[in-house]
Amino acid sequence: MIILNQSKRNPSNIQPSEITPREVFEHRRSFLKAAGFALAAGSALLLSGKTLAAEKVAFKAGTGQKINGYSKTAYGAGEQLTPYKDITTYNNYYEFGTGKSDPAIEAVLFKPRPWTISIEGHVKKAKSISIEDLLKLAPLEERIYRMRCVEGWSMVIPWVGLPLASLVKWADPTGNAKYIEFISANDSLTMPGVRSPILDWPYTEGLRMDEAINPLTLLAVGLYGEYLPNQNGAPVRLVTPWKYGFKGAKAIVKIRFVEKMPLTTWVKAGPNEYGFYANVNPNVDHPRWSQSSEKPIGRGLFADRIKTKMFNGYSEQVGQMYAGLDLNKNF
Ligand SMILES: Nc1nc2c(c(=O)[nH]1)N[C@H]1C(S)=C(S)[C@@H](COP(=O)(O)O)O[C@H]1N2
Ligand SMILES: [Mo]
Repeated sequence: MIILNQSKRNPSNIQPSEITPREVFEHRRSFLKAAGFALAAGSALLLSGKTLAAEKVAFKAGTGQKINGYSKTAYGAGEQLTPYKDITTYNNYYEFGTGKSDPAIEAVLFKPRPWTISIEGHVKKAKSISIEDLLKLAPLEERIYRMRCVEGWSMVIPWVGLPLASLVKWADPTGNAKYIEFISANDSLTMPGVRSPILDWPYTEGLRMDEAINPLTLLAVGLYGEYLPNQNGAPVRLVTPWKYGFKGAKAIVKIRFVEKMPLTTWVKAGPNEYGFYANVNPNVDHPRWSQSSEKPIGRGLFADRIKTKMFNGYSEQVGQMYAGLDLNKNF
């Protein structure tokens, strides 16, 4: 992994804008080392022990509730799926901690029901929708999507969800609605991560209107035929498979229709490193690491990296939305 050597730097000098998911994680490891935990256990052992704990918890935390009445689709047919265990124990969800195995362990107290999403901004009438009504807005579909994290790893996930376009239609936006902002839950009682100012909470993401209503864009409510485990964004999260994973806001509580491009959490945290578009692009490197390849999760430690594709392989479905846009500037 290509990371800055944090050990030579005083952590108090690090600006929030310099913090990336990878660095926070690595920093946490060095903190644990400094605290002497690792002296006894060895940090590798400590981490693998934690991963094992996360795997045990994942199967309990997963609601295990089967979704009835969703249809299979041709999306991703024939792809090699990432195992359930990996999808549910190797997570990014900073509201529950910065370690990959933290969300599976820490999200057990999170309550995804009852749930309502409030719809605000440039709509004919502000309103809200319960998760039960959301599930009835459109037929639920299974879609196997390749997912690529900005950190350089990827998974293939069988999501169950409905097109975001169906919620947009129900929301009835006005002509002034050019972008949509997604706001995640920010509950300090059940989300230990939001008690630390690692990010500017609540987590927010955004899409341009045409991206939002693109047929690929999903509101996911489940995976592997079951309702979403908390650590994957229960009860409802965004999925935009041609963009880096961080666009996929989890546990959405608010959707705001806005006129101007919203300033999203990761853009605020590091404007030179994370752009609003965040389209997967092997030709535009992150300032501190290459984006040309990715490690497939769940195929063992020695699995070869695979070449990252433009728009994560979804050029045909989304490429035309960016015709004429300089993707080097609009990363
Ligand atoms: N609310 C919220 N949503 C989030 C994140 C987060 O920290 N908080 N992390 C993002 C990142 S960086 C990634 S890669 C994906 C990971 O989704 P998964 O854990 O379901 O694979 O969630 C995204 N959505
Ligand atoms: Mo990510």
